[in-house]
Amino acid sequence: AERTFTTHEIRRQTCLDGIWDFQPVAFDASDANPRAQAEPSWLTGDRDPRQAPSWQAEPTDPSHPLPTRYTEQAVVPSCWQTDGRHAGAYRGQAAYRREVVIDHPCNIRLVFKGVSHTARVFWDGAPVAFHYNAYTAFDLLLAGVAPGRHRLEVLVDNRFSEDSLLHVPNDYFTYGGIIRPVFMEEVPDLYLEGVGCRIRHGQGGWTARIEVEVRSCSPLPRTADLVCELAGRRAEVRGLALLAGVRRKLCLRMDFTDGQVLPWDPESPVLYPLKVTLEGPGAAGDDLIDRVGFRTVGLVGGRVGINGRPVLLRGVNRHEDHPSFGPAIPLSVMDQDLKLIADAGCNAVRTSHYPNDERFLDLCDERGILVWEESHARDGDEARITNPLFVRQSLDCAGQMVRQHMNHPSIVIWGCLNEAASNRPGAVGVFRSHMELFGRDDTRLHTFASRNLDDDLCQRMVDISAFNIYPGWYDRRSPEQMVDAIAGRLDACGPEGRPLIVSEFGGDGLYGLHDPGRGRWSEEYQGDLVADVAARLMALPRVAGLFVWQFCDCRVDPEWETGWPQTRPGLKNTKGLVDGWRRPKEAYRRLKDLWGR
Ligand code: ADA
Repeated sequence: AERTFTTHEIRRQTCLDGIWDFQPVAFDASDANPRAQAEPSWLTGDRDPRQAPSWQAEPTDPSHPLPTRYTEQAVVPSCWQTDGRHAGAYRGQAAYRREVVIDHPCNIRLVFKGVSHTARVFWDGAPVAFHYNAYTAFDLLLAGVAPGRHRLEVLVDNRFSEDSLLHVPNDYFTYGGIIRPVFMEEVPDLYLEGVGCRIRHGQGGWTARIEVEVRSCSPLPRTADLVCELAGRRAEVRGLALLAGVRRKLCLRMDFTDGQVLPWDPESPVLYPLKVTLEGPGAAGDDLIDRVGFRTVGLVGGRVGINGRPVLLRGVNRHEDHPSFGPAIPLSVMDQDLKLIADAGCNAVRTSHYPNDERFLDLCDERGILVWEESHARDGDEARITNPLFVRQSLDCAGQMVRQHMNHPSIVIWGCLNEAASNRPGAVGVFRSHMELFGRDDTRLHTFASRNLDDDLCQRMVDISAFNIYPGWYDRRSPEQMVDAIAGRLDACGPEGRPLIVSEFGGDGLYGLHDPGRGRWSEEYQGDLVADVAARLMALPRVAGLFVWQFCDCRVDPEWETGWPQTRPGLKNTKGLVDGWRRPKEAYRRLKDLWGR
């Protein structure tokens, strides 16, 4: 299923997950043939990532980018790095193909929840969609599809290039493939494109502002009736008229007194279905079902307040990564991860450094885990983040994240631009644009994770400050000294007295490396570090939240780890509380002793 609950009772939705035809492809000879290397790779430290002995990319004509034959098969969703034949080194393009059988004339909507990192979609050989960024969903509409057998193809690209400024060599891996589920839907001429709900609390009650997007894919004007149901209430728009081919946004409002709905909070995460139905005279109907929670988020007494109650955020940073699945995490692993996270006594997760699979957010909604959802981007100097293409790609991603995930009550913070150049005057405008975009949703806090303790220039524009600090690992200062430095800077130049979140802290620990001397890189050193820093940060009144870097070990791009000395053994970031296979390390147990119930 697309979500952890039923999203349509009327609309016909078919999941297209399963076995697809698969073919690595190349546009030019240099992509097809591994570069001849003058020096052996162990000497240059620079293995050509295109070398993939078992997968020789088939050259294609650039004007017809799709392969003429498919020689392989692949599972959707998955990534080619976890293909059993160890195709892990392949960075390039690959095409996916499957047949779709349509039994009557209809409008088809295709939904891709995530393709890493660039997708070009073809229907019967004709291009129908383009999407950049692995971590946001996209959809496309095919109006008036004729019955018969159709060919759906997706050309996927995971190369680093000047066209990709978010997916760059990084301290996590950019995989290749259709990494999240794909759905096909049959929609009527007037159909529901989306529903977004903002919940606020005023004097004595709650208000739900609901925005419904209706789209026409008919060549003729059409009318329909719209019905919206939430927590026993019903709002209707009769005789809604749309001209041929247009979109319309409708705003509805519902009020509830305090007793009429139960609030959503971490201890009691009550969810209400929000159901929108479209009924046309003589036309087929359509529906969308999402869920909402009644809660407010703000700052209360130097803490993040949920429904006015202060909560200390105790969280982990989590990459969507697993040795067996790469970023195509099955629901069972999401469930396991959240159980481990909750068992350690955490109440929060930061989706570092990109929007997550929506089913993970569904589980957080259901379990009362608070989420800092982050739009995509990690690290960036002034030149990169002020590049107009970076600005467009990062704002596109942030906008899609906010629109697609608006209804999740668990998301209490929108974040962006991790560790970018927030200390450079020339980059301030980029941060401002992101905060203005987030500003359209005033039902959450907005921030970014900074590493510029002493000279950050963007603290006035965020709701709560957040800094990544690594005492005991990259930094010789104590946690207290580092928090003092941030607080001093905020009091002098930023908003005085404002609380702050330590959005990252931790150190590496190699799973299974035990050292009676408790030396660096051992599980013991990491355990001591995490437990000590966490305890000391929690004792500082200025600290409103703390997130361990990181939940699980993750793979890093070999193109990123090129320097000497190397810091990523096995090409992994090993600061996980659990390793890639989710085996708890000493640090997990120590954190659980501190936070667990
Ligand atoms: C940074 C960054 C993380 C990770 C971490 C580390 O703070 O935000 O993505 O790279 O450092 O392990 O060094």
